[in-house]
Amino acid sequence: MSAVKDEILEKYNARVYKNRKEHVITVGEGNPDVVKANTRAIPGIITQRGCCFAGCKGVVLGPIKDAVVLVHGPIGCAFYTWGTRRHKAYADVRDGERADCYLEYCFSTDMQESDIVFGGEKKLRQAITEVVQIFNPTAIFICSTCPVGLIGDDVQAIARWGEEEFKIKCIGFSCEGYKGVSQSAGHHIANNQLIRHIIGTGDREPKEKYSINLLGEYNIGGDGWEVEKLLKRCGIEVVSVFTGASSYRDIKNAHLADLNLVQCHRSINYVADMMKDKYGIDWIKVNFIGTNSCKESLRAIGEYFGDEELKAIIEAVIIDEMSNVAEEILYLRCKLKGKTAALYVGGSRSHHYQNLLSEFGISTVLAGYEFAHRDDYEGRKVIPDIKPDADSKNIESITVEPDPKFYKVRLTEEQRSALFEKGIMLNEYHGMIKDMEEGSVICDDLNHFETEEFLRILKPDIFFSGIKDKFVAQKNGMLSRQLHSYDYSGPYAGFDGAIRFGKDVLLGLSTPAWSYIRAPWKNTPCLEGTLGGEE
Ligand code: CFM
Repeated sequence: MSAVKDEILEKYNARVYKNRKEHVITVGEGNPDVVKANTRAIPGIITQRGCCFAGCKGVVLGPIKDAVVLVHGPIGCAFYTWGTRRHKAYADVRDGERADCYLEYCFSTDMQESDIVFGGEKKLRQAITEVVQIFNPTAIFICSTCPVGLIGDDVQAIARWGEEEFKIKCIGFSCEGYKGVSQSAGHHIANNQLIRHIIGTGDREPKEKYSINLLGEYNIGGDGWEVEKLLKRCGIEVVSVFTGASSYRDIKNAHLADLNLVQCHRSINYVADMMKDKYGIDWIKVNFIGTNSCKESLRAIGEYFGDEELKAIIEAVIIDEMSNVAEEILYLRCKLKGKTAALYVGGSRSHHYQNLLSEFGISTVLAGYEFAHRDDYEGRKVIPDIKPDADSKNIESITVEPDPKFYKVRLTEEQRSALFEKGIMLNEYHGMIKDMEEGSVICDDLNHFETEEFLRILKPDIFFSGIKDKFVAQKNGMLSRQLHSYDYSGPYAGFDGAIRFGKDVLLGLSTPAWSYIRAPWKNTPCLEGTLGGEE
């Protein structure tokens, strides 16, 4: 397989080759397996990454339904709302609180050239005033775009002004698009402000004996609702979700939960870590994609709480859920066994979906992340070895102290080691490499050229990716399904979701359409050019 890597990378000029070769590995060949990650994409290369603003405003804050997310910048940036990421939510009323959901609105200061020249602070104040007059929300989140940082508008000061003036929560997120090397920087900035300004400010005590927060679940296609349903069936209370279909009024109570479950660690591990330090709340890495992963995750929760009654309920729920899906899994496995897949998604799905694919007998030949860090590939143990660079140092990393009122030691040392013996990892995750077969390829920040080349050589039956590259694959006669949006299908999480996913894959692969397709560039000659532009 390393021949494949060489065949693709050798087309680069020396400088690009030197950079890219460290981002691509063939599993089992390099010893130790190290993947260079979270570094700048090469200028001119067509990367799939997004920006810091997308990670903060779109990914982490976007699904919080009862806060107005106000984009301070040109209107183009504000386009990135619920329609571009399928995080779903409805307004709801709980405990007599008001129903408010602003997800389907787009709030922006719509900066013009004159605002860039003379400053946009006045316009931002005006926008906040209008938002309060028209909607009177509980919270306003102001998100900065690139020009705001460049001209120096003081978004933080205006947030403080808004809070004073209108007596509502007003938080500034300095998440200018150019910060960091990808949307990952925006996740971190959002995490910092959540812990600073929201978590810990509520007083709604959980009602059930066991309660959790579900971290890194964004309710894409309704996934979060599936997981919540499952947990509720087990009698576990979901205090808050970060941040799918979630609300400011829930998140402020997160510190009162017993345990944090972390689905997408890439986007939210900072909150998990800071809540551990500040409130003593442990976290467990979970995965609710695939029935085996669901079982494992539910059982880990049972073991954490160590309650025989809870464990029995969890087993009963698992038996019941499996009785509904077991036969279909067998059928789908018969049909799909032996197929191969390539996955290229943001920062955790390329790993999570491999478990589900293997349930259907589909093996993964190539997996990549857009913006992962080394720990997403190699596991958290590598974190102390990651050398900070100028880009990562640019992103604020905050340390928190134990909260005098709410810090609680949850487990004794004996209980911790008993969990360890049972293979339950606390505050820990292993990376994707460990779960991949020898000879498969891992590629960080896969670009368009490499994507097309890998697909041409490896010929997987299906390519799971996103809107930016799916049509190139499909025009070449290869099925491609979006793992960011599920192509309007889903939910894929939970037991039922696994079946829905399997059926979608089978339907896609069974259509005869692929054999009729001939990519347009195979009939008409294409432009010729060279890569790199050095010569
Ligand atoms: Fe986490 Fe996500 Fe992902 Fe992500 Fe994303 Fe997403 Fe994603 Mo698109 S938070 S890292 S920044 S699981 S929007 S819900 S699908 S790239 S793999």
